Amino acid sequence: MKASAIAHSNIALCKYWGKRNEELILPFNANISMTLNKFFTHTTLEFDKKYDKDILVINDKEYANETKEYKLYVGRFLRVVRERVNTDLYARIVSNNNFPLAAGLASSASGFAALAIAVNEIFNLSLDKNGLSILARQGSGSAARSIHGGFVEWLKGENENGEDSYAKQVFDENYWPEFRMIACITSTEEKKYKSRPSMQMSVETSPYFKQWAEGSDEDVQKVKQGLREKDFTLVGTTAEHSCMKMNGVMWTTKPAIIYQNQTTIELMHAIMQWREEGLESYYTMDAGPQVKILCLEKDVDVLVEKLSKFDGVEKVVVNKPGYDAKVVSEHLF
Ligand code: 2P0
Repeated sequence: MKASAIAHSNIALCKYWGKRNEELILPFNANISMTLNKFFTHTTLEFDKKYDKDILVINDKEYANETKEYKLYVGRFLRVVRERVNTDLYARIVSNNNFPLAAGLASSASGFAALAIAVNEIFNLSLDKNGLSILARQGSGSAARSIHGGFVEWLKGENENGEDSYAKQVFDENYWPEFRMIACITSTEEKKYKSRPSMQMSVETSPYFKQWAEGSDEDVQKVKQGLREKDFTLVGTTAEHSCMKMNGVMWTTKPAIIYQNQTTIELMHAIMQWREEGLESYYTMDAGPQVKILCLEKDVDVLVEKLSKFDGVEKVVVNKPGYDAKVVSEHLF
């Protein structure tokens, strides 16, 4: 009753922000992401009668059952799993991320995708990719996308039961080998506002939420067209605009949700300035102060040189499109 899996994190080109069903984790709007080759989670999951409660260890730190990490996220997911496979066994989860936890680098995406893969293996569920994505989605929305490598669209679906809300691969990791996403770490502190309650506050209080949700589907179509035609400008401008529209909603939530720090803002200015000077790159941010920069391989060296000496940037990691989540034989305990 033990299995291990690896899943890569992903960064949205068109963002997900807001649920139409909180219980099943169903989004208001479609969204599309790129899976990252450098950031991943390795997880081992075991169900056994020797456990008298669930045990959760992430990056060598144990999270008790009273913590919000357990209650709001992992414990909730394990309840979904127990109901589905009809067991009352407790589980031990040991999970390692090779990147900072909860700092807006999609640790819940890779974490719950890896868990879904391990659950499928342990209980012989024989889920196909859609089924795996639906299971991962019930852990964390963005995890639906981390089942796949390459460029991935999460279909918002129409049905109330969520059976048509899963992610599918649009293009695999080999389709556009020159495409890059440079992650600039500007802080490794845990974020102040967790995505889950924050996006719900946006749904309830931002006067722009409705427009945000309605405009997103068109953005997804534009990014897909840009990918299909390998039109970097179309992908980049659409992604940057989607990020800013999401931030418009975040900033107009009551109380305001502001993830940027000073370095984040200075990087945004710099990227726009460099673009005016002919260096074509675009920024995107998520629920944290890190900046991810979309660019093509030909500009990576120049950008990395500039970013490495940028005040406030702690680390620069160049990502290519990454891989499908998968079962691995190496167990962490
Ligand atoms: C995204 N984010 O599309 C957006 C952009 C953050 C900003 O998905 O409540 O951890 O678990 O479904 O997936 C982060 O939210 O939220 C996220 P839940 P999740 O990547």
